[in-house]
Parts: sequence; structure tokens; C-alpha cells
Amino acid sequence: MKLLTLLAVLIISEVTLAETIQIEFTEDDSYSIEVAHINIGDRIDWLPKSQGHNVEFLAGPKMDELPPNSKMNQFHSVVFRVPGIYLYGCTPHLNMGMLGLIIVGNDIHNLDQIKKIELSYVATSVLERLSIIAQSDSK
Ligand SMILES: [Cu+2]
Repeated sequence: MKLLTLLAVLIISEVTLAETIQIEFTEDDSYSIEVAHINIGDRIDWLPKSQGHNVEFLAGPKMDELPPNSKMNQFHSVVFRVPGIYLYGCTPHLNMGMLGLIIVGNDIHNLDQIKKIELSYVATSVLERLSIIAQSDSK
């Protein structure tokens, strides 16, 4: 019985501790947070503060189970339960480097896989910059 109570407390505290991080689409074709660090179970909300953008997932720790893509100009919300790095971008602005990284649970085990994603020259250089930030944050 005590164990059950403890489990219940643990489950409840995990729920209440889960955070929501807000990322805006900006007027200069970028995401307001380019490298977001979150805990397992946290949620990210993307706010369409600027028109003409969306969220398209390009890579993640489970490549066959990426979060859903969003529709253009729409609010989007995803809860992240699998640790690792996620790469996403804006479908119409992908080639010009409108990208974002999400690091879940301080886990960058799949960084090399992320770096192998084929992107335009500009987007590749943006991804390199973001990868350096991700690595330095995670030490
Ligand atoms: Cu865009």
C-alpha cells in the first residue's frame, strides 16, 4: 500500500513538474528559440506570431516515429517523451535555414545522425551552428 502511494506521488509530481515552452515564429523567418532544452514529458507550443511558417520534423531519436508536422500559420503543440535531439524546420523556409533543435533529457546521442540529414548549403551551415550550441549546452 505504501509503495502504491509512493508511486502515485511520483506520477503526480512528474505531471505537475512538466513544463510548457513557447516558441514563436518570428518576422525574420526564424524560431524565437533555436535550441530548446527540455525535460522528458515537457511540451513545446509553437505560436504563429508571424505568418507564413510551420513546423516540419526532419529527424529525431526514433526516425520512424517523428512528431507530426504542423499546418501553415497554425498553433502547434507537441509533448516529447523520447530522449534525444529533434531537428525541425519550416517547410517553405527550410532551404534558407529556418531550423530548430530540441534536446530532450539532455541527451544528444543521435547528434551524428542529425548532422547527416541532407539540407541546402545555407541550412547545413545553420545546423552546424545550432549543433555547436547544443553540444556546449549539454556538457
Ligand atoms: Cu518559415
